[in-house]
This record gives sequence, C-alpha cells and structure tokens, in this order.
Amino acid sequence: KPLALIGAEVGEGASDSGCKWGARALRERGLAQHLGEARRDARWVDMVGARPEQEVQSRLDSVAEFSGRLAHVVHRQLRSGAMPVVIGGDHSCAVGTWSAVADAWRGQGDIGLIWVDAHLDAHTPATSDSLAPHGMPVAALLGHGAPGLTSLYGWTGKVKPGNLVIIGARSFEAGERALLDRLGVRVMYMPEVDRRGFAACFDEALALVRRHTVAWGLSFDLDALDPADAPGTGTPVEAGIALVDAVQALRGCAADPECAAIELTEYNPLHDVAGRTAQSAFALLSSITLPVAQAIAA
Ligand code: DIR
Ligand code: MN
Ligand code: MN
Ligand code: MN
Repeated sequence: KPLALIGAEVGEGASDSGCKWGARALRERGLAQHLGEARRDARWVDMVGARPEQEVQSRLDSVAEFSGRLAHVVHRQLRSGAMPVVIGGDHSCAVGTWSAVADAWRGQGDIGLIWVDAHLDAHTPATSDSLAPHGMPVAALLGHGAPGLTSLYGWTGKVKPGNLVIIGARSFEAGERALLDRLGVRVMYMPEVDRRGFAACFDEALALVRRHTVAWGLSFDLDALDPADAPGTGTPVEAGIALVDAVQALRGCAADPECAAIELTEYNPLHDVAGRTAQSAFALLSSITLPVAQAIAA
C-alpha cells in the first residue's frame, strides 16, 4: 500500500502546545524522501490544523472539531487503498485517526490498537487534573469521556477493551488506571518491558490485537522512548524504551496486510536537541514501514 502521510497540526490538546509544529518540522526535514529511499511509495497528502484555543470555546472544543476533520482525511485515504501515516501533533489526534479506521471497517469487524506511550492517556474530564485532551484519547476511543471525542461518526466504542494493548506506561494517575483496570485493558507497564524486552512485549501485543479483529494499527507516542533518544516531546519521562530496541522490534510490522494505519505523535521541535528526536522519528517510521521482503533480505 502507498503511504499517505497526514500532518496533524494540533497542540491544543497539550499544556505545552509546541507539538503543533511537529509534522511541519518533519516534513521540512524530508520525511517523505527519507521513507522513499527504501522504495516506499510515501507522500504527504494533507496537513490538518486545529483551531487556536482563542477562536473556540475551549481546548476540548478545538480538539473535537479538529478530530472530525482529521478523521475525514484519514477515512478518505483508507477508502483509496492507501495506508494513512498520521504525524502529530499532540496525542489527541488519535481520536480522529482511530475513529476513522474503526468506522471504515464498521460492519466487517472490530479493530485492534497497540498504544506505545509513557502515559496511559485514559482520562475523562472527570478524572483529569490537567484537563488536557491529549491525556484522554484512549478513554475516548473506548467510549468514555466527552461526547465530542467519543462520538465521531455517531457511534461510540471505536476500540473494544480486549483489542487494545498499551506498552511502556510509567507515568499515570489513579483515575485513568482505574478505568483501564475496570475495563480489563492489557497494559504492559515499563517494569514488564524492562524484564521481558520490548520485542517480546510487542510480539505478544500484536498477537492480541490481531486475534479478534479484521484490522489493527499502531499509535506511537515519542515520549515512550527514553528521553536520551527523544528529548523533544512535551512531557518526557525518565527510564523509557531504548530507540534501538523499538527500531529492531517494529521492523516491517506495517507490511502485515491487516495493518490499517500508523501514527506517530508528540514530536515537539521546540524542545528538540540537535535534531535527535526528529532522527528517532525517522528511524521509527522507516523501520515500521519497511517492506517485508527487504527486511528478510537485510
Ligand atoms: C497527564 C499527562 N497524564 C495528563 N499526559 C500525557 O495531563 O493527563 N502526556 N499524555 O503526554
Ligand atoms: Mn500519549
Ligand atoms: Mn505520552
Ligand atoms: Mn485478525
């Protein structure tokens, strides 16, 4: 499938809005050309921007309105047979991305989702202290939280709890954990990742999200990585996943015919150090989208 790069220019979901410039920075750095070097058909198809907070009632309104427009673009690419690769933007963009994927397969079956993140992102407005929408997309996709985020396409529960796996969590609040526990979502917290290795965790997660589904996707928050490899995010958290481990484990995963879409979020160019985070983003995306034949040859 051709890769359809979609910029999600949203920073309104985070307390530090610098991620709004992440997609543009990666595009200007030559992400499409970089992916094209391995004969992948990759091109930017759209940049979708969120309305600044001042123009709308609240950050939540900005994100909700943006989500609908992002979802529309993702949906159209799916129908055209391309693989959307959504480049954030803060992680609230996941609401639009995965609502579109779920809706595109609606009637055929459920979708699976692997969520790699230092955080759980499973808040509702009732449990969140920060009220930052980028802390809410997991809950929203599960059908919990603000209607503006849960009800795209007029239905809720885009991802069923049993078809979701979170990997790398090490910073979270009690309320969001309680929701995931209650729903029975599988979370591979960082101690488990350290013990078993990221590759073993990812392989198990992949088997899980493929089991009862017709399609699956990967949402990768760059803050899952160790800050040494990804200093340029809004909320770095110590002791994360090593870039080399992630690059190794994710090789060619998107070549699976059931892989519907990919998402990479929370790149904040204003906090980057010598382009290190941008380089990590490039390395992750080229690994993920490696054509499988080449992975075998390499
Ligand atoms: C924190 C930070 N849990 C919050 N969340 C995220 O504000 O809800 N940081 N997702 O990247
Ligand atoms: Mn996140
Ligand atoms: Mn995060
Ligand atoms: Mn399946």
